[in-house]
Amino acid sequence: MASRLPVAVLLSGRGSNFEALAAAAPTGGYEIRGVVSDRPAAAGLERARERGVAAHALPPGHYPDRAAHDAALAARIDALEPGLVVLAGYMRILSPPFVARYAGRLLNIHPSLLPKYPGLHTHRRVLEAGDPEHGATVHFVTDQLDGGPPIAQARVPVLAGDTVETLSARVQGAEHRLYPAVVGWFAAGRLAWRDGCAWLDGRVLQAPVQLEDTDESGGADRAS
Ligand code: NHR
Ligand code: GAR
Repeated sequence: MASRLPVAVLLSGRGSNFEALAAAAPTGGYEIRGVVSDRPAAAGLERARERGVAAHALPPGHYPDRAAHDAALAARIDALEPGLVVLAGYMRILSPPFVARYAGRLLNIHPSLLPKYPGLHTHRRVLEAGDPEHGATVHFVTDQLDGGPPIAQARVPVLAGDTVETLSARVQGAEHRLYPAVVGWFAAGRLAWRDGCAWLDGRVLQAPVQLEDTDESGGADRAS
């Protein structure tokens, strides 16, 4: 079998997306080489260690500025020799040299149907706007915050009586199906970033692929 794509994960929080990615790795053609966090207390670090994945914290306060922190982050990531770097709930904006270093092999999952609601507090903003649906988008990271070429989306309904908690839980369920699918495409060589666009199977993506829920338990998702 061809060798597995080495992946580095950056996270700041719970790490449920890390968990979903790690669970799907054996069938996805990739392998999570390490997890790096800006927050020593991130639960995702402990989840990684429980799975035997190397986990490191680099608190920004230990560095004079964002550039120095990002440089340390890059050194730590480079030591993992990843073919792909994924942001999985990483909550700090990355500086242009960091983004340039990993251009075309840096993905983010954002909790909204981009281009709607870039930035923070997306669930609250969706509820305040009264939108009938919400979801998550995986995109290539560029210097434009949440503005890099979108690759794929998963949609969920907004239900009567939803709160930030119930809605974010529904979106996260969708994220856990979406992110492993997209990382699997990249590992299979189907997904690329060229000329500022996302390409899937040799074609420019004019719009993000919509991941359909064929199976609430996961597993049986397919791209439309
Ligand atoms: N970096 C770049 N260059 N481009 C993107 O598209 C990025 C990125 C870093 C992270 C994730 C993103 C999201 O999916 C992401 C995308 C953090 C902030 C933010 O404002 C915004 C968007 C995202 C992540 N962070 C504050 C900061 O000053 C700190 C907020 C906090 O610590 O709570 O970095 O939503
Ligand atoms: C995810 O919902 C992800 O979309 C979001 O943080 C959550 C992380 O959950 N990302 C952002 O808000 C980026 N600003 P997790 O730690 O359980 O994977």
